[in-house]
Amino acid sequence: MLDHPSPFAQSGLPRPSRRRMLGSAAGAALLTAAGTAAAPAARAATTGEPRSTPSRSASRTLPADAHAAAAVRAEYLHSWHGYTAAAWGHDEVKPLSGGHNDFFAIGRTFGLSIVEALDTLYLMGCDQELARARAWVEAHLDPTQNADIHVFEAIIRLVGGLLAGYNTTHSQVLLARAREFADRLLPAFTSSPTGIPYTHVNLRTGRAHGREVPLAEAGTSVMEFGLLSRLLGDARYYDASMRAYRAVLARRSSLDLLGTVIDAESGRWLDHTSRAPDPPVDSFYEYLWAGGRLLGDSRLTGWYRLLTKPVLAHQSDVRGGRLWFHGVDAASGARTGPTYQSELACFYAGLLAKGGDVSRGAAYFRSWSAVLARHPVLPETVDYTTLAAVDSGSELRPEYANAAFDLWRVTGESGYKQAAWNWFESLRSHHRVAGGYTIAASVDGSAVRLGDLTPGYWFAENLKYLWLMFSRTPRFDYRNGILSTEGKVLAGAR
Ligand code: DMJ
Repeated sequence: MLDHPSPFAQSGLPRPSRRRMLGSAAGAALLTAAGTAAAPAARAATTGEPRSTPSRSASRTLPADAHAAAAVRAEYLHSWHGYTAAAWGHDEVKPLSGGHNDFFAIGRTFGLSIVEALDTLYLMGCDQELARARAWVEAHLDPTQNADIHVFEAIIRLVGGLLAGYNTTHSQVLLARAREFADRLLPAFTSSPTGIPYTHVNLRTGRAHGREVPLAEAGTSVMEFGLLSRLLGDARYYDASMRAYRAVLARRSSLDLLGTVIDAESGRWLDHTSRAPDPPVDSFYEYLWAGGRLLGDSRLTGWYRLLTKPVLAHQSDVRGGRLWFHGVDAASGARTGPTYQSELACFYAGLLAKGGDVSRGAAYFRSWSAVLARHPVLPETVDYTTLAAVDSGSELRPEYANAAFDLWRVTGESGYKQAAWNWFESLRSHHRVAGGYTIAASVDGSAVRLGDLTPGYWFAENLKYLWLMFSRTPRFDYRNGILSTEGKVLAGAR
């Protein structure tokens, strides 16, 4: 998964998958180094001077819901105005330097942050901002650009964003753009001999490439493609997703475990380790459950149950009373790899609860809450035996809030609101800058060293989950609403 491919490309370095660079703060460090013309406050941060003395994330007084919702909305608009002032029409803003970042391909823009924000702006009642965002997408978003783009990211961010935009605005143009992108992404699936999608495709020529496919990239399309098929009455998209699933399922081990990387052409596993729920497999499991719910397809929920049982049986690792998950060889179930866990895996607490295992979901959430209590903000990767940071970067990730939101919806317990508020306060203390919110290269030790990027997913996910928890907006159907892995409202916009 490429969260921030362009900084690497701009630096002349190869463009590694974000999922594969976990454990390294290199991306954020490069971003920091690239910051120019920083504002005085930001300059101190980028030179490594203490911007503030990082404190451990403490439990804060939970305000009344209306107050919390207003604070969340104000922070969203603070970062949105940072983007619109410095980088309007570009993929992502660099809030320290006032620059911008091309997410998918250098010299190309897909207005990523705008597409990511569409349904959040609607839910937050930012109707003027939404009208401007919609107008940009309708007038400028070009799915025909000569660009090799990352298929997984384009599906969850662009196709998903446009579908959520359609759900909230009813703009036929947004639906048409979603179809155009999907049509241009389909060759990644249809030209693959196994049906497992290639990782990249050129939008103009349709040439697909990248046969080494992380599991999440093989199986994170059915929500967007299934919904598109339903809306258009055209089965091709749903069929492509299901063919990819069948190809992977046919290669599960006798323990019903899956490997991590598969060859799209030969169908052979290139990495036999089951790493769930860590990246790069995470959303594979998420889409089986949520796709089954969204599309009413019991095959998907059946596969979710089939494949989750062995993960819990073979990969659970309880340390000091806390639940974690370790890697195993998919064939033998033998333990492999270090006792590290990625912050991205945090979403699994919510998924387990939604899938019916509330007790394990709650336990896994408590594990991550213990990490947050030990650090100023959640680090990218921890050693779960000590809770120490292995990668002390912090890329403004949404997974903890996502899990709190899911657990709150399942249980109704207010403790998840408190947890989400603590997390929000930790971000506000350490990631807020004059130009919005930014990633950090390091949040450990005596100084916070900031990077220079507001990732597109920030506008789709982090504050949306909090807003939905605190606002009780009538614009969302809390009983039936379904969100994608990128936080897109694919069902339940009102
Ligand atoms: C988001 O793009 C999505 O949530 C994706 O599934 C993985 N994580 C990133 C943000 O961390």
